[in-house]
Amino acid sequence: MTTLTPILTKFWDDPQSWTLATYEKNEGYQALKKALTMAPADLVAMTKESGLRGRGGAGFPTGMKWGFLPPPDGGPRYLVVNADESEPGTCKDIPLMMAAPQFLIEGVAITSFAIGCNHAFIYLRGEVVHVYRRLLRAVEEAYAAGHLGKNIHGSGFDLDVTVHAGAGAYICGEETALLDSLEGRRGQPRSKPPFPAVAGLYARPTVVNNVESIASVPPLLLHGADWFKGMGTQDSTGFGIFSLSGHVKNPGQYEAPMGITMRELLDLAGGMRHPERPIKFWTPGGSSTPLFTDEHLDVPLEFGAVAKAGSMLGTRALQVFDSSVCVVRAVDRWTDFYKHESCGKCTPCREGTWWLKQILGRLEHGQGSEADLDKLLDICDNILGRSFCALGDGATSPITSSIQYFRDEYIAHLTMGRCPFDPNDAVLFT
Ligand code: L3W
Ligand code: SF4
Repeated sequence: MTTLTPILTKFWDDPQSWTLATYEKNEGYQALKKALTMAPADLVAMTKESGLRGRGGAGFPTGMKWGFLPPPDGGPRYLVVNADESEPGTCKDIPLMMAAPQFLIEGVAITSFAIGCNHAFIYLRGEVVHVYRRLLRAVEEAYAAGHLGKNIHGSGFDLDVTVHAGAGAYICGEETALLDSLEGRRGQPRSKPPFPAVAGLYARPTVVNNVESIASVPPLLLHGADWFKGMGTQDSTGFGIFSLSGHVKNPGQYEAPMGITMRELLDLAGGMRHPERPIKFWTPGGSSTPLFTDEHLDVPLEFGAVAKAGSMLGTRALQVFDSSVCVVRAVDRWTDFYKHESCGKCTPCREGTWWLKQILGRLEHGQGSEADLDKLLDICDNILGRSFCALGDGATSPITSSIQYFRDEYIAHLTMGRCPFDPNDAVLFT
C-alpha cells in the first residue's frame, strides 16, 4: 500500500500556515540560500536530472524547458507562473497558494536565479480575490525579509515579483493566451512555434511553469535529485498533489508519490461517500481528459501508464462519480463549460462546441435519435487535432469516452424519452 508523502502539504494544518514565520520553521528559504551559492547551470542540470515533469497538465520535463532558453543577450528574460487554475475538478494550486504560498515564492526566486530572470510574474485566476490578497501579503513578507528585491542575501542577484490577477477566462491557462492577457491584450492563444522559451512575454525568452512545478523546486534542491527520484516511478518521478472530489468520503488534496493508483487513493480518502453505490466513472486529470471507469482503478497514476490506458494524467484532478449520476448529464454540463470558455479564435472549436452542446442537451432530455451519437462523434472528430489549442481537443474527451463506455445509457434516454436518472423516478439507481 502506497502511503502519502506530505511535502508541500506538510504544515497546511498548522495555525497561520501561510506566514513566512511558519515557512521558515519548516526549512523555508534554506534552498534559496543554497541555490545562491551554486552556478545557475548546475541548478538547471539538477532539475533535469530529477526528472521533474510539469504539474500543469502536459507533463513536459521542467529542466528541459529551462534549458530551451537561448543564451543571454543582455536583454530581459522572464519567469511567468501559470496560476490560472480553472480546469473543472482541479483544486491543488489554489489550496497550495492559500496554505503555503512561500513554497511558490521561494521556487520563483530559485528558478529566476537559475534562468537569469530579474522580474517574475505570477498570473492568477481573476475570480479568486482571497488568493490574490494572500499572495500579495506573502510577496510583501518575502521582500521585507530580504528573500526578494535587490542583492538577495548579499548575492548580487536582484528579483522583483509581480502578482497579476486576470479577468477570469479558462483560456488564459493556455500559456500563450496567458502571455497575451498579461501584456494587456485579449487572451487568445498564439501560434507555436515560436515557443515562449524563445519569444514569450514582450517577445522575450520566457519560462512559463505551473504553480506546483515551481513550488516543488525548493524541496527538490534542498534534498537533491536522488531523493526526488526515489519517489514515484521511472516515467514520472517525485510526488504530486492529487485532488479528490465528488462522491468520496473525505474529498481533498492528497500528496502522494506519482504512480499511486485510484484504488489506493480511494482507500486513503475513506472510500465512497455512500458505500452502497459503486464508483461509475472518474476523471484522471480534469474534465479535459478521457473518462475512466471501475476498470481503471489499478492504473498507476503516472503520465505514461494513464496515456497507455487511453487517457491523460493532466492535473491529477480526480473527480469521482457514483452509480447515481447520469453520465449524459455530467458530460452535457462539461460541454456547456467548454462552449462558454471557447475563445472563438478558431472555427472547429467555436462552432463545434456550440453544436455539441445543442445535441447533448436534447439527448439528455430524451429527444433526438441514435444518429445523434454518430453526429457527436463526427463533430468531435472534426475538432480533435484541428483546433488551434488544447481547449478544443479537451472538449471532445468526455464525449467520446462516455459514448465508448456508456453508449447504452445514451440509448436509454432515447428509449425512455427522458433522463432515466430523474430522482423522482430513477430506474438506474443502485
Ligand atoms: C520549447 C519546444 N518549449 C513544448 C513547452 C510548451 C509548454 C509545455 C507543454 O497544455 C495540457 C493540455 C490541457 N520548445 C517545446 C516547448 N514546449 N515543446 O512544453 O506544452 P504542450 O503544448 O504539450 O501543453 P500545454 O499547452 O501546456 C497543457 C491539459 O494540460 N489539462 C489542462 C490543464 C488546465 C490548467 C488550468 O486549469 N489552468 O492547467 C488537463 O489535462 O488539456 O493538454 O510550456 O511551451 N519544442
Ligand atoms: Fe480558442 Fe477553442 Fe480555438 Fe483554442 S481551440 S484557439 S479556445 S477557439
